[in-house]
Order: sequence, then structure tokens, then C-alpha cells
Amino acid sequence: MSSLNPEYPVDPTVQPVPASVVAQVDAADSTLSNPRTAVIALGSNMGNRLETLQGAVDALEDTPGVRVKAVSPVYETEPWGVAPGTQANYLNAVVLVRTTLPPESLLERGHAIEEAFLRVRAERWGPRTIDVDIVAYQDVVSDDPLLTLPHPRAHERAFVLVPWYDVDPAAELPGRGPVAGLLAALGREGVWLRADVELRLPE
Ligand code: A4P
Ligand code: MG
Repeated sequence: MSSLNPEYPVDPTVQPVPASVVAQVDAADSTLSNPRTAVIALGSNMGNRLETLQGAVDALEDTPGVRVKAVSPVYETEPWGVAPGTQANYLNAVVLVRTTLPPESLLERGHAIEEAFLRVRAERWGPRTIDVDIVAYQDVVSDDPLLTLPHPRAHERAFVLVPWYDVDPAAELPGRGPVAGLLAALGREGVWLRADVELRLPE
């Protein structure tokens, strides 16, 4: 029996792996090792708001397949979408992550974090200990109501655009354009920097 390498004699029963299969395996590998960028908005207007936001940041970092890359300053914001004076102010922040999780798994993790902080879903836009929204996942666009990407109301919310701009001034909202331009058009009304507090980037 002939062999190119005498130490590894050719076994005639073993078929060589076709190149196309090798390419598929390589593609799967590179997906796993090719993290995507996601933008996550955090908001809280019940309980110890700052502590809850920090807990959510830490829980994201503790998630296998998620790395927190940047955490924005904290903003005090007027509640959006409800009659004035009917709800407490929010604290809002935006977190940039790199993740190997698909968008649906990242949303599931967001819901698990909301549950961990005892969020009770009573009414839409009701007060909450924590809201974890996926603002954007790479350049994915989806109109699935279970996970709409980018978040359908992000472009009209200063409490999302202001902290997002802080952590990524060159950011673009897929389908809507640069965050800087959206923010210039919208203005910063109802959003105040809380320079006295900050969220820690997990080590
Ligand atoms: N869902 C679809 N797309 C997404 C996405 N990109 N990220 C679905 C997260 N969830 C998404 O959300 C309802 C459903 O939306 C989820 O089951 C998910 O499958 P929810 O968190 O259960 O309910 P909600 O948050 O009350 O409703 P909604 O419409 O998501 O509200 P928003 O848009 O999240 O607004 N004012 C200030 N100042 N700061 C705030 O943070 N937040 C809200 C909530 C209202 N006003 C606010 C703030
Ligand atoms: Mg929400």
C-alpha cells in the first residue's frame, strides 16, 4: 500500500472530506467566533433605580457569550408615553455589547434579567423596576413583533439616542441613519445628565 507519509498510512476505507463540507464547518466556526455588536437600552423608574441598572449591566456581563464593551452615563428622564405627572422619572442608560448569542437568545436573557428584578408587567409603558430593550443588533432588520429590530421607537426617544451617542458618536440606526443626525433633529428635551452617579463597567 502506498502512502505519502509513511507514519500515516492511507486507510482505503476512510473517504477524504469533500472541500465543500470543510468550508461549511469553517463557516460555522467563524460564526461562533465572530461576535456581533448589540445596543441595549436600560430603563428603571421604580425601587432603587441605580442599583437595578447596575445589576442589569452585571447580569449581562455574567451571560456566557456576552461581553459588555461600554456603558453610557446615566440620565434622569421624564416618562415617555404617559400623561405628565402620572409616573416617576426614569434613569436610563445604554450598553454596548459584543455577543455570539443570536438576537432571540439575547432578548430571552433580557427578559430573564427583568424577571430577576421582579418586574411586573401590568400595563404597557407602566412603571417598571427594569426594562431591557434591544435597540439594535448589528445591522439586522426585522418586523417580528416578538423582536422588532431595530427597536421601533428608538429613533423618537431622546432617552435612548442621547446615551447611545455618548458611547458611540458614529453609531447608525439601521434604516434611519446616523444617531447624531436623529438626535440633532429630535433635541434633548426631558433628558438630564446625572453627573453625580455612574455605572461601572464590569471588569
Ligand atoms: N419586543 C419587540 N421588539 C423588542 C426589542 N427590540 N427589544 C417585544 C425588547 N423587546 C422587544 O415589551 C413588550 C414586548 O415587546 C416584549 O415581550 C418583546 O417580545 P415589554 O418590555 O413587555 O413591555 P413594555 O416595555 O411596556 O412595552 P414596549 O412597547 O416595549 O415599551 P417600550 O417601548 O420598551 O417603552 N420613558 C422613559 N423616560 N424611559 C424609559 O425607559 N420606557 C418605556 C417602555 C416607556 N417610557 C419610558 C421608558
Ligand atoms: Mg420593553
